[in-house]
Amino acid sequence: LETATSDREVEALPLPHGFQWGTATAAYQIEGGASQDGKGPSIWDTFSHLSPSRTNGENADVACDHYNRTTVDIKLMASLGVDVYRFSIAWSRIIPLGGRNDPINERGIAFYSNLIDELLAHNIAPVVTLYHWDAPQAIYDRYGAFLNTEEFQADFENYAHICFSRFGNRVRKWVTFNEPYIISIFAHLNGTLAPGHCRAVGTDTKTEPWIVGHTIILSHATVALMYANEFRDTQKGEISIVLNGHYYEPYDQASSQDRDAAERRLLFYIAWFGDPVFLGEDYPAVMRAYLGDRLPTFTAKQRELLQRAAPVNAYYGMNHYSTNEGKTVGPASGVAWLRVAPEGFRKLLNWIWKRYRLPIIVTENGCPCPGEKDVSTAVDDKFRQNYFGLYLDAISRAIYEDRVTVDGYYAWSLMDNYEWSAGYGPRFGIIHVDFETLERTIKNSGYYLRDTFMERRRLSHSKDATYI
Ligand code: PNW
Repeated sequence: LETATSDREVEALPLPHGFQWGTATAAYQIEGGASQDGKGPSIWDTFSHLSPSRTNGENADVACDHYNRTTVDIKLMASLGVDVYRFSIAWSRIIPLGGRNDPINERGIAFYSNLIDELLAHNIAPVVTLYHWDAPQAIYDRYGAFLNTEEFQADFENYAHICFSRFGNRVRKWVTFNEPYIISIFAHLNGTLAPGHCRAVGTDTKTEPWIVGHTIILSHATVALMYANEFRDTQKGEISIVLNGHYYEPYDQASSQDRDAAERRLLFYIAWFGDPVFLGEDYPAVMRAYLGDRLPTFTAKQRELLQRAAPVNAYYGMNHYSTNEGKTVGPASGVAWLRVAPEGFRKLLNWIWKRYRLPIIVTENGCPCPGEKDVSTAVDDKFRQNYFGLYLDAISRAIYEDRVTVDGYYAWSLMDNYEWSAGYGPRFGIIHVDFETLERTIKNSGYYLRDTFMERRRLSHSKDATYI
């Protein structure tokens, strides 16, 4: 850990005065309280218990026990000076059986209602994700969840309607889905995430991932439009979706084939969802060309829905961690898939801005350190501080040199948590959690973010300022 993250120095470049910083989490990863107060089981409860070989032998029955420690966690957050906290609601706490004809669980509603009130009491704005991977098990058992587009769309609309009605008077920013790409590919093709569909368990991996994507796009559009029609005027909030994506560098810049391959990868990764959601258009032509009728078709009615819903999206929610090419680039972090490559981040900010012209909010970014073992090294996390610094510099350059609009940055994650199929191995937190005692300790990267945001925002006062 004494070794440098990379050969590059953090420059601590300015950020706009009103730039918002925050932290992000997801319900299943931190809450625990797996069956507390009437919560129903989700596909993650089932997956982690029935397929422990696919979750490092671990589950999130307890996780960080955030469900019973919200007051402590909010105080820690407030001490770091965050503007925003992005968390997700567990659908199966609100409607334990998931469906539109199933009962509502008032105790689940009370939990999130209190959480929101406590955040606001500390001047922290809640950013609420409706779906971060934990579908109620009952809707999966009934109709395969995402695999039945119409049923899912109607049940998700009902769930979202309840959330807007009960919480929307205090929430200004909504996210419908976290990372549709991961839900489609990792959960319905590779099988590494719940419900774990893949060739090995005999599911139809040729068509399922694309049906799942189709369902998410249409469910997002339905809910965005419903929010705009029924709630936006009175509640004055914004809604959108969060898309993830690595940047892709051509292996050989001089090769037009490599350049096409890298661009194609971004289209399959990001424009798969981005074009229908933000532009109201069909899937990118290159996807149709490669996938043929494995890719579902939007009916005329669905196209109309997409077109009406597209302008409702108020921002582009961007989760970003790393860059790939034919070979991996940059120094290794604490997980194999993540390398430190801030220049790829800057290029992807430009790519997204050019294609969708929406203010970008970086809704997740962060990394685990290599070899994070005991508390002392884990809390003195120089590698992570450097990663944050370099990625924030990339945002400054995108804003001031490239004129991309970036309005906020949420570090992943508020605290160490259950990292899905990797269990409690990789630690992404800016707060350390001892998973035996559940004691929390703010890491140096947490203090670093507090200080660097204060400093960077002090340096400049408006987006139109320039530092060069
Ligand atoms: C995100 N990739 O997932 C999720 O939103 C979080 O819940 C998760 O804890 C975090 O990243 C860290 O893993 C991703 O390989 C995981 O490109 C991996 C990738 C992308 C997103």
